Amino acid sequence: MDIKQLDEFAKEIIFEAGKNIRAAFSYNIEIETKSNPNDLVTNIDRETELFFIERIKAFNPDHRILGEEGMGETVDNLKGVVWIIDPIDGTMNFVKQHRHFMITIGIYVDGVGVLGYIFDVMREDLFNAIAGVGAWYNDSPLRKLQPVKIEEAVIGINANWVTPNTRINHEKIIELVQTVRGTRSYGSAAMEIAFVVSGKLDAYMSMRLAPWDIGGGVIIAKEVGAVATNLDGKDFDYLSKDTFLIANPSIHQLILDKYIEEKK
Ligand code: 2AM
Ligand code: CA
Ligand code: CA
Ligand code: CA
Repeated sequence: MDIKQLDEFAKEIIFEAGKNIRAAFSYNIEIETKSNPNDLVTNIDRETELFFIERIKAFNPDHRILGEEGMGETVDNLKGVVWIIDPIDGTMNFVKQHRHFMITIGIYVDGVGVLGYIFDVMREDLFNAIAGVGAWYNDSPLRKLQPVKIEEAVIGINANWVTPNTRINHEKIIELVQTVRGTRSYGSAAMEIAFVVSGKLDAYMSMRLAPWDIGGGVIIAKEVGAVATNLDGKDFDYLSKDTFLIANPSIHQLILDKYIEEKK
């Protein structure tokens, strides 16, 4: 397989999809809810996923697409070439803030990540990686992450973590928040992963993410030495939903050991 050609093609359709999404602000965006009143989807999420499916199938009909909106075929294994796509990551930001939403794509060959993309649609900023070759931010190489002390870390975490919940001991998270230099919450998992791989955040955690939220980001993470696991410290489960922690390698294990206490 010609990875360079595949990379060029992926970038071309990501930029084109981005242009289409930006144009959508001048016509009607229809908002619906999915699993709960705060879980949003729009016609633009669906149209963007369909755009990717049509273009990829025309490029190579054997490539399969696992997309959040389920507009393609059912994908229950990662055999062959699989594109894991979130057409809009941060739909609430898209609808409410008109910024801070990403297109993110991971291309997997027999389950191994080969190409990863996170594209900030409004800023037209691209984070990408070719496995084993390197990672880039708008074509400038991303450096390996340098060690950081937990006291100097800035971490991506949302407010639900510090309120009583059924998943984890929130008292420990309060300790973490009091220990680190600062916290941020952006509302797009892909954006927060992009920030970790480029050193703008030192960690990001989520209680429930899907393969399309992280499928592109983890390929970039590997190239810069960021560590990504679930909250048990194990590999993320690509065929369902899972907890997630990505961090600078100097604090990943410390966060798991000292501050994460899951309720089982
Ligand atoms: P989405 O916008 O593509 O749905 C919001 O905190 C982040 O979590 C976003 O990246 C969002 O992706 C993701 N997310 C995953 N599952 C979600 C859900 N059920 N409801 C809302 N956001 C979800
Ligand atoms: Ca969604
Ligand atoms: Ca998402
Ligand atoms: Ca989405």
